[in-house]
Amino acid sequence: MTSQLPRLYRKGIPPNLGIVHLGLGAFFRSHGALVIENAMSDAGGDWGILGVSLKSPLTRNKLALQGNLYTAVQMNPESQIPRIVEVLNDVLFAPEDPTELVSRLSDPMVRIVSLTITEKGYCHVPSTGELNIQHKDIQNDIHNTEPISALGYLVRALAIRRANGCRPFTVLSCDNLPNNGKVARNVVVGLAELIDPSLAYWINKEGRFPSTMVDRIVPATTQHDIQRLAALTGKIDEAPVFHEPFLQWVIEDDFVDGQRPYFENTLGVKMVKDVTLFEHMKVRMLNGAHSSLAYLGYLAGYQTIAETVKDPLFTKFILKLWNQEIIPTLTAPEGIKLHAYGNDLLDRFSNPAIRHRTWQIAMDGSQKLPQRIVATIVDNLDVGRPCHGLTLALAAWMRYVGGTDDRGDRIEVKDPLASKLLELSNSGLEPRAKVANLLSIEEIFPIKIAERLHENVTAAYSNLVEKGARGSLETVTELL
Ligand code: CS2
Repeated sequence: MTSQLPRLYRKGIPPNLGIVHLGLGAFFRSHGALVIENAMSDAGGDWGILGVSLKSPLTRNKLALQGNLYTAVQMNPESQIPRIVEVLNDVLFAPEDPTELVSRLSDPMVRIVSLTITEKGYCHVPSTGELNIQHKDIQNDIHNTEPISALGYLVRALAIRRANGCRPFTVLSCDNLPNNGKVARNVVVGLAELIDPSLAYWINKEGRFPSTMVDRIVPATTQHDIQRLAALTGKIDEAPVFHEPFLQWVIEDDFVDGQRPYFENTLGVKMVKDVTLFEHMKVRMLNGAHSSLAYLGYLAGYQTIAETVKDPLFTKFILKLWNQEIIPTLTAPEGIKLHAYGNDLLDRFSNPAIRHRTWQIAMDGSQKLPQRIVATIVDNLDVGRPCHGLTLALAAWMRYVGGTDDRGDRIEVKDPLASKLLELSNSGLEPRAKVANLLSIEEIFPIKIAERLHENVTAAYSNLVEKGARGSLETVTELL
């Protein structure tokens, strides 16, 4: 039926180019793109966005058919509010023509390059934040002028800008990493150093890499969502995004020559000098809880976060996790009460209109756990505070990457280290050996930390094997 409906199409012309965004997934299209469009409709400016996909041509193909317009749907618990987003100037699929992207990035009109390339896109060592020189994409990008990694594109384009006497662009990281700007600076300058040390010096001196904290829950779009939207609007949009009402973007105000959209009156945006407290709060409280719920919820048989927190045992667990293990490690940003922030998070997680799959959040755990869970456990251990809840979450990740759930069904584990994780898990027969093997991955667990975690994680892992996720949660929730 929906196939007879007209397709979404663009009547006007796209806005002028000012920003290139690398990693054109549902998150950016529900978050940064909307904010930038709002800022321009408030205060003007040439900040149209060239969106770039690095991994798959699908989004580009779909958007091309509809003039690069798409619908962003705000999912309230009881209603949906669609909005057509017009801010994309153009869309590219980078591997199709790497030289074209380098040349577009070298255009002086491009003053900001924003990134949502996920944790693994930084090609860094998660436990240290430094560039992973052994990474195969980085090895390519050192020797080859046609880059593969996002960093490779940035460095090659910055080299051209410097040669042309043009200013560098600001690199605006929007990924869930603490000090994401610093990590971005480390890896970009680190790669430039291997190609041309004088370029590295210039980037480090003239370039700007503000850190940001980004927040909006955006599940992956499904075919069912696409059909429901067509029924609602009477138009076919093959590339819509569906997001929760909440939005936050805290940005360090440090841009090359102060060049940025006028965000001062934009809803959800806060410009600050230092984003650290916001980032820690968000990564540990929201993302730490998300990952804990994802592994334990998945093992217990729950498909979405909303389903998981509907179970009173999980609600009790997550409240205790915040109050007793996470909040005590944080300093509240000015004007925020952390307990109230936790209560608001629980409301957001409970939104039944958001079908955020536990499996989706469980993805790439090797890249997420150091900042979401391990760092918080270490802070607790340092002051002798018991930390049974997060330890159980870490053990649940270990059980998850072993590839079999509580009912004996196979789990499709998605992680850049998936095969290594499975092999290490299988090479130990008993919990003690399995846990020791997984803790030996230094990219995730520095040796000293691994030693401190071993006893407690083994106990939690053994509980999971014996009693399953719910049974373990019952025990741990009493202890907390
Ligand atoms: C989630 C995040 O998939 C995940 O790992 O924890 O995408 C989360 O939804 C966002 O960071 C919310 O801002």
